[in-house]
Amino acid sequence: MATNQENSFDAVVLGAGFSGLYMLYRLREAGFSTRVYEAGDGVGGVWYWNRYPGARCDIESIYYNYTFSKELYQEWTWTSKYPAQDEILRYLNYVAEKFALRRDIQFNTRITAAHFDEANNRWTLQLDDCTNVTAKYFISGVGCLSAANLPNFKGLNRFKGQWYHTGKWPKEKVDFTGKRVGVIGTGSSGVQAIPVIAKEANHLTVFQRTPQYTIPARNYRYDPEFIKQTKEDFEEVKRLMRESSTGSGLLIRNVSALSDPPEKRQQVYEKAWAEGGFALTSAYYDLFINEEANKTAADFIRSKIKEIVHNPEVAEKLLPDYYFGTKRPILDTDYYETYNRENVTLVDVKKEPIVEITSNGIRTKESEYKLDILVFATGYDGMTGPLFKIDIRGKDGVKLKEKWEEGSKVRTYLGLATEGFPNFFMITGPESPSVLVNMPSAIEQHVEWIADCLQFLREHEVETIEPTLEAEEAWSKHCREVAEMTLYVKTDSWYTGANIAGKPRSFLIYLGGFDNYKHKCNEVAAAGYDGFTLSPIKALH
Ligand code: N01
Repeated sequence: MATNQENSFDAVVLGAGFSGLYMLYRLREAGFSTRVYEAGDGVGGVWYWNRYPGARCDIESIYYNYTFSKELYQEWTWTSKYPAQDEILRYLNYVAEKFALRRDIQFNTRITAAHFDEANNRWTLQLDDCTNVTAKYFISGVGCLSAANLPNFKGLNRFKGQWYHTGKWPKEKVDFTGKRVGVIGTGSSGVQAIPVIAKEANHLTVFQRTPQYTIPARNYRYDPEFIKQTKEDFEEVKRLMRESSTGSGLLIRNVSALSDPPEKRQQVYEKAWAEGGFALTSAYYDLFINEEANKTAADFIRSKIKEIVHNPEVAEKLLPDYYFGTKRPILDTDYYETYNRENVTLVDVKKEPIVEITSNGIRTKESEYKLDILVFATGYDGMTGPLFKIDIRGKDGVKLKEKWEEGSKVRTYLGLATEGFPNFFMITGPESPSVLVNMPSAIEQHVEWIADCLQFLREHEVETIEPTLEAEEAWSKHCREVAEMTLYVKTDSWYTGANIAGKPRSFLIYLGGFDNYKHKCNEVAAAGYDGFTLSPIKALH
């Protein structure tokens, strides 16, 4: 790969979402020449692509933002508890504007390959416009959920109607009026989209593979007084986001579900259900580590489904039987209620598998469903998917995909870096807390750690940094051991890779708590990047 001088940077960052924007800001502030490459034509990352009907964040908006700038926090006002996609996108555009970030972002450009050149210790990045650039540091801000999963259904190319994936939704409004619509998938995206589409469509058929536990969000508009107070409490919001175990204001009660008598527990769950949001998931500390505790919450939600859904046969199809919360918990607005509508049909594709997509709709083992529009809410190839889409090669030309054995042997140090790939960093990479804590908090922590690290390397004239094999083996082992203590690993989900046909099963999220994780990262840095090989390095004073 050849390059010229103009195309050479201190750092190249992949993606202009929450991660890429802040990484660019921090590196530019620190005096590193930085270029961000983004496939979309605007900033926003996951919030740029996920424009599907009903798309909304399920983390409380006052915690779903940056805290690095008090001024920014004071200037921006969220309208409701759970912000809609367009509001989050406006926020990220506001950030890009305020900090003049766009001038260092190249839009409509994908990085297709990234190769480390040992002769000069630089990364060469190949772009999809056939140009190359080089950088000392290559930083992925590609996120955990950016590789859309479109299952390989027979016959999609024959379908005469329109079809969409929730994670690649068009900018133009999709008009469902008078249409027969089919939605495949009932994860967070499907559960949000289904009630909205049902109101507009002539008829909606939902193709469900696994029923889900979902809890009412009970979203509401913020009172201006609350916003005023929150802005005054900025330091406390920041502390919660940066120091707590969840990276947000969500505090997990230090009480076992089994220590409360059944009547008391019922009251706790009823109160949490009425409050909405993740109050139920945080009602007891042992819901995700103890089967019996988990069953109490699962039974409670199953009883609510039976209460809400009028038709007992439909209610039965909607009853989940996996461990509550071990697939991503979902917040909804009128999800179960939607199945009381006359224009909605629920198809259980475990009992009635999809055979093929025809020119007119979907044919299952039992019948044919005529459809005008097909919506794939079928999720993502999570964690490793976005990284494996790029031809990343480290020392000796070894591919990341090969080193990680197609995902069956992912090894990282702190989810930030991996041995054999010098000067390569991953923001919210595999084996970091990422999606199981508040993402903006996880992102700010990683970005700040990486920016501090790069400054350290510059001050000490270090050419390359990479984890030692021992350090990453130990971290990966620890990560797996913590996961094994929970119920998460017992369920088929995108967390375990089970949603993608043929993907090796592994659990790539650190579950030891954001506070503990951050402490560990800080210790590593304070010890002169313990567990990393820095070469060459000047004596530390
Ligand atoms: O994807 P999913 P998602 N045939 O993988 C089904 C974040 N997010 O886009 O469960 C039939 O959860 C699949 O079935 P099964 C959040 O982290 C956040 O909804 O694998 N069905 C499942 O029902 C979330 O967890 C927000 O059996 C098939 C669905 O498709 C993550 O993104 C909003 C199938 C996929 O569900 C992903 O959510 C949206 C097949 N071949 C997303 N393949 C908020 O902040 C898959 N399915 C609110």
